[in-house]
Amino acid sequence: VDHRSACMAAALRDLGVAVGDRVVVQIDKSTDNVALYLACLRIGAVFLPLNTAYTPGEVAYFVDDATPTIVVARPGTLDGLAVTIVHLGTDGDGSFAEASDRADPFDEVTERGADDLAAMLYTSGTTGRSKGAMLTHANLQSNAMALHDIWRFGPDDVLLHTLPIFHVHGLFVALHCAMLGGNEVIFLPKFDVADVVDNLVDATVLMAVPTQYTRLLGDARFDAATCASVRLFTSGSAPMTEAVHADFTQRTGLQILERYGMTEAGMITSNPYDGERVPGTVGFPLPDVDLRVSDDTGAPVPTGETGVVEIRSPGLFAGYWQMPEKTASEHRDGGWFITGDVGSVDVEGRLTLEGRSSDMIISGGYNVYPKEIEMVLDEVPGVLETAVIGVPHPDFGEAVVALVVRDGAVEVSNTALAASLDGVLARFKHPKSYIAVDELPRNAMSKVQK
Ligand code: MCA
Repeated sequence: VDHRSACMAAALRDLGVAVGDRVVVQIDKSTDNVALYLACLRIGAVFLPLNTAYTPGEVAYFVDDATPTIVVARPGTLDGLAVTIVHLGTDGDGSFAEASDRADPFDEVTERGADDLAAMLYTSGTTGRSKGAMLTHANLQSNAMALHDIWRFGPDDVLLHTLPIFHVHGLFVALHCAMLGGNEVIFLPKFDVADVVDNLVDATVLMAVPTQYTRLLGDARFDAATCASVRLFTSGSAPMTEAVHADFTQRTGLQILERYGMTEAGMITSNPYDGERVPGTVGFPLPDVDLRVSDDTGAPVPTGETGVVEIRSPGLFAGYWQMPEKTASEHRDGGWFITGDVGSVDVEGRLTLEGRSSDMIISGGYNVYPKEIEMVLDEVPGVLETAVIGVPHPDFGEAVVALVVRDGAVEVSNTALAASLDGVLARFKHPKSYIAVDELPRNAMSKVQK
């Protein structure tokens, strides 16, 4: 990995990528993808991974906003963009990978300060406009070291890696823990239940989202014997129901460790490695994290009462890319970041999440913002207005559903509604169903009551 990243670092430099430059990456999961991430860090560039499900139109926004020096893409996917595009490729095809093979390895590691940017990850927003969360070397380092410690990573651990590597969970939480100890990683290209069950017998740690645990429980082969060598199962990115916790324990005799985090802060709380893991709670703040629950003015509420979760943490991002006002409005005096998650802390200090102050939907571990979908559907001829909401779903936890009010002037079918999103928004954001309604419920302020 060291050598490969040094070769890729040289190839990046040959392409003109300099310290502080953004490198946008939308490619399939592979070990070369990991080497490319490390190559960026090695030359002091800023790694900017994108979900492979994003459409060219979605990617165009990120490219326009982040102004990267190059984009590393899958062949034929982003050709129209006005930016230098390279393909990772394979040996012998004239691609970036081949240029890396030919390059004189750049073995140095460019010195960067704690506050310099290492990565940028976009998060959607309530306005429908995505924001680039700027993550520093200190952010990534502090979180990695804390997790490595509290989750007791040791030299013999083998991580079974099944998550995508364009989000914090798969890229930082899982990989960094393994990288810090030079651990073996069983690196699966995607989450396939049969593949995961086959490989679990050789693993000691699995990190997953609740949908993946639900799918494992749907496979009769998944039992205590399959999990015999695994010492740690963690869950995050979406809430896990107490029913799934209970089913998992009944089937395996083990308990999942649920933790909580967000792109802007890395990991925030974790159930304890030793000691009681309480289903339905996300545990205690990480060692260097200050956490409080506040009312709308930022005044802490009494223990046990519900409010907005606010944090201070060495993992806390450096702000939103070129959005100082947005950054400021999500912070309070004293450096407190307003997470937007609503919860309460009990007398022991455990955090229980109870919802969100925005109407964000979490589907299978992906955050989906209704506004983005409503803006497209509202433009369809025959549509008066729409409201996109999340409803309970057995596989994805929450499913995206659109309520549609027609204007009566033009006929509009559900097929036409669905077609309006094709190629515009990533498919995981598309509503799983459309429901016709006569009107949307509104409060006295005329705000839609979702
Ligand atoms: C795929 N589909 C989905 C989702 N995933 N629909 C809704 N929600 C989803 N999450 C749809 C696709 O659009 C497609 O629909 C169909 O399912 C099959 O697609 P495929 O890619 O084969 O799906 P899959 O392999 O079954 O994926 C399900 C998955 C995946 C494995 C659960 O969604 C996943 O990897 N989720 C994890 C996300 C994650 O890593 N989150 C971390 C971010 P169609 O047929 O209509 O095209 S949050 C984070 O990092 C924070 C900081 C944290 O705390 O962890």
